[in-house]
Amino acid sequence: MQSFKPTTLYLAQWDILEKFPALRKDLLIKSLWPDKSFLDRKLTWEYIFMGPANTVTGLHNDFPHNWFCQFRGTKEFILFPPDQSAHMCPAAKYDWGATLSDINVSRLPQQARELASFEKARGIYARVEAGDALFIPKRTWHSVVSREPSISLGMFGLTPYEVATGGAWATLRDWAHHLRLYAHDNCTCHEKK
Ligand SMILES: O=C(O)CCC(=O)C(=O)O
Repeated sequence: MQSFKPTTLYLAQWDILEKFPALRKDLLIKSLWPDKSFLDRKLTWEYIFMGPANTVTGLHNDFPHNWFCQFRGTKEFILFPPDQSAHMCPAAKYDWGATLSDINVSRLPQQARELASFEKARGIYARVEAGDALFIPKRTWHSVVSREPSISLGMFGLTPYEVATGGAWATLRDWAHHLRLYAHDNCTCHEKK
């Protein structure tokens, strides 16, 4: 097994619709993810991922569902359902919407403990090409590699029930983090001095 050197040049999690709200019409967000009823009315938010070949997004799970849409290029996913969490080495590092993993898929040969755990996991492989959409159920662990220069859209969504339960918990945790009561020195949102 070889280490893999990822491309670090990557515009990831760009809130494109905040900068260019008119794009909402082109992206047809509501038709891709229609609300079946009032109770199903989703709060959605979207991020663009744009980069060359060989970008790597590390293993993590997100608390909302995600319709992942590939506009250009090809990406490969490995996905593991939530029942594989025992093998995913969840990290202590704080991230607002995600649980990160200590497993670094690009450096597995150097990670004996994590490799031993990861080898026990059962997951699936998915490949997305331009025009494909991949539904990633909430809390599904995944890691992503671009095989070609790519543009993708991650569309996350929560129903009112999920906002009231998972969303409220995430907000409380975020307050605790910003009040420096929780993981204040170990997070993805604050720069190290
Ligand atoms: O495309 C990528 O590099 C990462 C996508 C991802 O992790 C997500 O949408 O949750």
